[in-house]
Amino acid sequence: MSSATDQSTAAGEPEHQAAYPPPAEFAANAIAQAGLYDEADADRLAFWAKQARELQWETDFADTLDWSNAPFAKWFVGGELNVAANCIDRHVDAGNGDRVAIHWIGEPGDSRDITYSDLLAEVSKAANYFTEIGLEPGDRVAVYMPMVPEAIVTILACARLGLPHSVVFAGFSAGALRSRVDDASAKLVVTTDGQYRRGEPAPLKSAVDEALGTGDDAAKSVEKVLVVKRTGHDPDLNWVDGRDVWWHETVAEAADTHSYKAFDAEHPLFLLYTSGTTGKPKGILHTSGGYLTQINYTFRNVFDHRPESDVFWCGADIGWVTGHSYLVYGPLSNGATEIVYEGTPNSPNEHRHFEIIEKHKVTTYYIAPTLIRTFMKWGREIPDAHDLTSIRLLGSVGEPINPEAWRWYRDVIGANRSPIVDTWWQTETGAMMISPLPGVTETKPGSAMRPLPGISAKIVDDDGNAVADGEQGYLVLDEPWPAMLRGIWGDDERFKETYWSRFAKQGWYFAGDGARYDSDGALWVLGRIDDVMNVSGHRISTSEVESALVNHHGVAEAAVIGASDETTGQGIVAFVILRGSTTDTGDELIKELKAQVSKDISPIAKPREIYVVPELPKTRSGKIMRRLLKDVAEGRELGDTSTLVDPTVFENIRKKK
Ligand code: 6R9
Repeated sequence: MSSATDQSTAAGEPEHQAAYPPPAEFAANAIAQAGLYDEADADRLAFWAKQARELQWETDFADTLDWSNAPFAKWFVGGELNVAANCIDRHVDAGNGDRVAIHWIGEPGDSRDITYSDLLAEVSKAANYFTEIGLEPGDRVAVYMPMVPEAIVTILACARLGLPHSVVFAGFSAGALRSRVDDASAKLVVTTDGQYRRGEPAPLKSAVDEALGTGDDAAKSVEKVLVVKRTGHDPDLNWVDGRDVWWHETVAEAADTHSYKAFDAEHPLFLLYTSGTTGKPKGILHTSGGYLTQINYTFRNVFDHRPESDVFWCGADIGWVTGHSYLVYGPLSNGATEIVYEGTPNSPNEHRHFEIIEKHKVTTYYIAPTLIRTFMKWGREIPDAHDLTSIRLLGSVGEPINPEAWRWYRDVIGANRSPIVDTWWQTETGAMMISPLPGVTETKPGSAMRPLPGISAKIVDDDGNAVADGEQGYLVLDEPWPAMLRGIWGDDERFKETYWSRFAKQGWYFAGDGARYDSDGALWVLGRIDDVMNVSGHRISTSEVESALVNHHGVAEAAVIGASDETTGQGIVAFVILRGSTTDTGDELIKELKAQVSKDISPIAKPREIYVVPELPKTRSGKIMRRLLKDVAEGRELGDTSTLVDPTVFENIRKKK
């Protein structure tokens, strides 16, 4: 493998990026050492049993895995635990009650520091109130809240009582909330009166009212709506007597001690809806013991976490799986001190994140590539104006990270010394699956490197044969893993069909992503299979072309789609946002961009058309909606735009076309 100092190999194909070895000092002291891979390879199930025993079990498990009814897994059979007690009580019992669990920062500038003892008292109150209103283990609770402390308290109170939570991102519409409430037959909906968005208070409970309906149209399952007063700004706040209650008049008044019960390792912990290829969202089901085991293990080892000295920050919203796993359960089960920030990165201005890092001496920062590219667009003088020397480890999640953004992240945010862990996983996998271990694995800009110890993945062709290094194939998980989804809520057939039918013979999980190993054995996730283009019989990943475009100094962000083409099957169409400093926006630039792609990948990957646009259509979770760009490129009526952050983006794109 070439070294990071060998600049001659830095250009060209992504896998010819120079590799960065772990810094010596980091490697010497890292929690996860190379032996972890050997240990897991020697006996995978014994390895996971050992990881599980890092948790507090009320009843030890008898068997590590029961896979006899595959693909319905049972992990840690016969074991009993309480997930919330693992996240709170055991740290208090160990004498760490005064440690700050959460430095909460509100968008308007208010803040709260919540210790583990505080969290125990708050969660106990909520658990007592939930019990008082008659909720019983197994009942579902919908959570439709911004990033306020009560959202985390609610999630943990649900876990404490064995009530599966279903968090619905507070940016989703009333219709999306209703379909999720109905699908799960939620009895309780927890929300806030309003939420802050870019400095302005906006109503939220009104969307709950709209979602739940009235009279014949009312959501049948819902008995109570519990409302946290966050903004106090909604002049038209509607109140349904008997159904609606204020948090401050109920939960806040409840007793602050609560003794928990233990639940079976396979007791449902949460449902999280995610979009699939059809219109109906899938309620991904996760259970208790296996999920918490893998979350606890990956958080500690991948983030090299030291509870006494680290300050962790995951920028995800609780509405997404990253928020569940690495904002709630991972950090708290490890007794971490973390940042929870309510607002957007540019509120009140682009310095916000860097001010928080500086003030709280954040050591570990975990965000999505789209935010990194946004920071690049804003310019490095913004982070450069702050002391970010507390940072010692950076993480990336959610989409392939282009080498350009990776290097910028390491250089500008990580002072050219902090390792980057690019973590591949999904709502369905529950926890990280493919990622470097920061003190062990060399990293290459843009590669998630290799499966974590205990995880097995393959890259195969249509028949399930391993593809040669350098060839693109389907990413499959060929062994069950503790945090794996246990099903799609209420739809076992869809579960089998979606994930297990493609390689049914082999019994493998099909992730829906394309990937490839390079000649050094580094794994490159190339994005969703549906984002893979076929141009004249050549398979080209949209993310590869995007990465090449972003490699051009003038480009801040790019989205690429395969538009149907009479001659070549698909033609590559690119939409690019330029950096503020770019002045040449004409034909010359387009020519340069095409040349850049030819050079970085191959002339066959050269875009047919490139449009310079002011914005890209993104979902609220920050993913580019390529489907809609395809509609634009192919001159069709636009499909469903309801999950877009800003539907007007399209007027700007059409104007430019
Ligand atoms: C955690 C999360 C899952 C899909 C996944 C893949 C993409 C996530 C990635 C990545 C390349 C990474 N993805 N992490 N692609 N490198 N490090 O994002 O879950 O919202 O369910 O999305 O995101 O395509 O299949 P989810």
